[in-house]
Amino acid sequence: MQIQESLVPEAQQILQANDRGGFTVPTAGLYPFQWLWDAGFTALGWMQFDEARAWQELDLLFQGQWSNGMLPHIVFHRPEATYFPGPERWGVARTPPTSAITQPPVVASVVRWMLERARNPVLAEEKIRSLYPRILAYHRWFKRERDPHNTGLVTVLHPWETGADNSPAWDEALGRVTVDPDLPPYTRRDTSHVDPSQRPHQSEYDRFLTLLEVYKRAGFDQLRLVRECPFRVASLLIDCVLHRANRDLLWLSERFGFGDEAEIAGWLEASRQGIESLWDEGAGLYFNRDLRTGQPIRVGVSASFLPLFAGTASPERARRLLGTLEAWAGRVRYLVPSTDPSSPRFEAQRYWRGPVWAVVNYLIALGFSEYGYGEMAGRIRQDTLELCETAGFSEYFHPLTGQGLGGGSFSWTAAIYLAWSQ
Ligand code: 2M8
Repeated sequence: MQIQESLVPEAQQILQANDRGGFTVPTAGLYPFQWLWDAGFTALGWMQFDEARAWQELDLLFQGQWSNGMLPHIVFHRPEATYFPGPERWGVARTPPTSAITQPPVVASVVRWMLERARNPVLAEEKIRSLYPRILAYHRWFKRERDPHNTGLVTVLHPWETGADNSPAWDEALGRVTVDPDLPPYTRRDTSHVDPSQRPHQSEYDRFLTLLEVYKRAGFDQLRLVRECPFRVASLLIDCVLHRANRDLLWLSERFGFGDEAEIAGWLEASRQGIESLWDEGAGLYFNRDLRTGQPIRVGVSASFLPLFAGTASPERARRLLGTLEAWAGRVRYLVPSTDPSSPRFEAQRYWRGPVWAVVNYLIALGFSEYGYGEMAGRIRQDTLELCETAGFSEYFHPLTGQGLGGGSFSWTAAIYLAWSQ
């Protein structure tokens, strides 16, 4: 399908309007700070028309990096009252203030894609030389503090870390978190920006906020939380994105002679085995895992296809995944719904329980394309572009009607449109 050229300037204008002087907010009001994986995709979008600004996005993201290497999921560069929970509730004493959890670590892959697209390779090399040690420190943190027993799977401590906040995959694991009876009172801000039928339930928010109190009581001690946190899952979104990011970090290390290949190759061997242990032969899909019970979480979600993006799946498993997605395609108009549309938990308009997300589509399409399934990759790309062209640059989209949902003028949706327009 041909790109409608007219939407390229509109997508660029969205990034410019959401620019707060070096970092880009996902959308005004609803999300007024810098988010980790949003920043990665947004940098890729900026790369299409302003390379210096693209690299600056990552520089500002790393202003939030902790001394232990952790890259937080939100950097609160400046105070804003339109979002909750803000820096006061997180209670992290550093400048700039940040949250205390992470998100899908797309940065190393984004840096590689940016280098491959760079029209100014001198600037790219200069930026990579300064970013590389910080990304390495971040990945070492994952290994040291979130996989201390070298299982090959990262322990995730909050649904927000997975990026897919209210995915049905987390229902039971989150349900087992007892709401803190002394939870300090709070007022949600998200439902003042977006129709509540498109957002998580109150019972989920009470548990999201309870987990913050757990971290604060533990002094943010990761090794303790990996043992004791009441919410502990292995998330395909985190594990597959991290595996791919480590492949790309290894590639950067080789290319620039940083000399870390052996260490990274060791991580990759463990995570390849970890991810492949999540395969379910009967379902023809990968499932997330509840690390408190050790049991698979048997609900198909869009992340179930990400071992293709990681590159860990065998050709046979890739073929099965194709068949599974073709079956999903028979039930929706637009790919890829965030939950299996035949699942009783599928909700077409509620956030991560059914809608289509452009950024996840980008990763899944790349995965199918690299396994030789160009037709499916093209279908996912075309659906994504068509959604933007008919509904605008929404946060997410209804997989049956194509209606735009959640926040509008959304940075990462515009960025994916730009990345796919070349
Ligand atoms: C959503 O998550 C935030 C919390 O991190 C929220 O709802 O308040 C998710 O879609 C997440 O994946 C995304 O990074 C963030 C900003 O777009 O919004």
